[in-house]
Amino acid sequence: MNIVEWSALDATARAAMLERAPEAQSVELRDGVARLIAQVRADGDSTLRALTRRYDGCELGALAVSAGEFDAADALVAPELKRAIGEARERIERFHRATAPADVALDTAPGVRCERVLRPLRRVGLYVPSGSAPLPSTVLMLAVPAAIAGCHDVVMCTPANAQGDCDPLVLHAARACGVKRVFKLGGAQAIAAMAYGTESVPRCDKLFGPGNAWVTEAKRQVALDPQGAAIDLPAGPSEVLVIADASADPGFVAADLLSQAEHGPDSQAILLSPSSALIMAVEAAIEAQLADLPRADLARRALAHSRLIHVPDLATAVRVSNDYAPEHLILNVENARSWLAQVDNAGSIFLGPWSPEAVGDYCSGTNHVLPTYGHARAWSGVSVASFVKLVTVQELSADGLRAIGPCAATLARAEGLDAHERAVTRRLRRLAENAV
Ligand code: HSO
Ligand code: ZN
Repeated sequence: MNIVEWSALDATARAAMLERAPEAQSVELRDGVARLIAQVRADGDSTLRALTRRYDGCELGALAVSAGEFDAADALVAPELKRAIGEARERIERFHRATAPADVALDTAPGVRCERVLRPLRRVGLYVPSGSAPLPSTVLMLAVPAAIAGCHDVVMCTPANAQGDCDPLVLHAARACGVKRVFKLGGAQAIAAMAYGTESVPRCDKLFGPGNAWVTEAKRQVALDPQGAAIDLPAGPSEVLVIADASADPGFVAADLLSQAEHGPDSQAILLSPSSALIMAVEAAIEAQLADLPRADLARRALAHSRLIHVPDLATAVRVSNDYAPEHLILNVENARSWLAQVDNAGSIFLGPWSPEAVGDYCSGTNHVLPTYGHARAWSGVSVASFVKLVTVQELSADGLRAIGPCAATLARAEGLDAHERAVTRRLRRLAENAV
């Protein structure tokens, strides 16, 4: 692992330390995805079948998962796992309900009523990857807020294996969250299908969920197309930044860094600590824990570009973290909460020694679809708000218009927009004439 002395670095070297691996954005990827989207738009289901044959090695009959397949999947899931999914779902639901945006109505002047009303997105498309680790937890993180928002039409795509079966846990979690339309599609073709619609897959207004470089590029392209679909977040590889002091258990810190690293070779794990002793102990603990970690190979590849950084003090650590804007920030320090007010940029924050990232990934209640790649500087994670539009309403009485009309007319005049001014003054004159 790379151990770094922060105070020995100049500004350029510090910036380099916080740089993410370059995004996979080769011309081949861009053009390949564009071609694939064009094919799906032109030939719909038949292209989806051909691409699924080519990439997933699977000959699809119906694209949609049938009721019988949902039942078969349910039968394969152990009761203990069903209980865990149910328990996680309840807590995620409780938190997302409590943090959902609400309607607002107030008079901004006598006779001037302004409102904000929520409208659920009509149809949303959820993407749940399969690959080396199928993620039923991602189903919960997307389908629960969609249901709370009131999106009745929820479509999901998840790839099938060579036998044409989707992951049973993913299907069980989908059904547990009320998602009935699941399509056996993965990759950029799934994104294209949900963005534009095909004979089988309905066209969606907004697409959610993580994925590989192809999925990410496809989401980027459909989001840029006015005929396409909106997307949840600009995505990048998952990452954690841990700030730990001498009070931290090195084994805990190592475990948190490894839980990030095992996601994939492009995952990023960073430790900032004012304690050299802790850094050395964490390094040793990582090696020890890797010895019997099943996904050690993946984790080692991620750790090759991860860093353990020695900083002069915790205040510096928090400043550096704000510059980096991590997806996950773990504050494993004494009085962790006392630092919270100074954290400006992070997708989700884990306070103290007993709050591993893994609980946020699964079941504390918060969402795990979060801004990566520094986007936490300006973006928030997925929540109920991601599934609604906030529509504003105003209703003025005659007195209301009398009260605020002159203000609008003055501003319209200043902008040289006479039609705007007249739309107001014409009414004000009528009110004066009729003394309504
Ligand atoms: N850490 C991932 C989410 C996840 N972890 C799913 C385990 N399963 C991105 O926040
Ligand atoms: Zn995770």
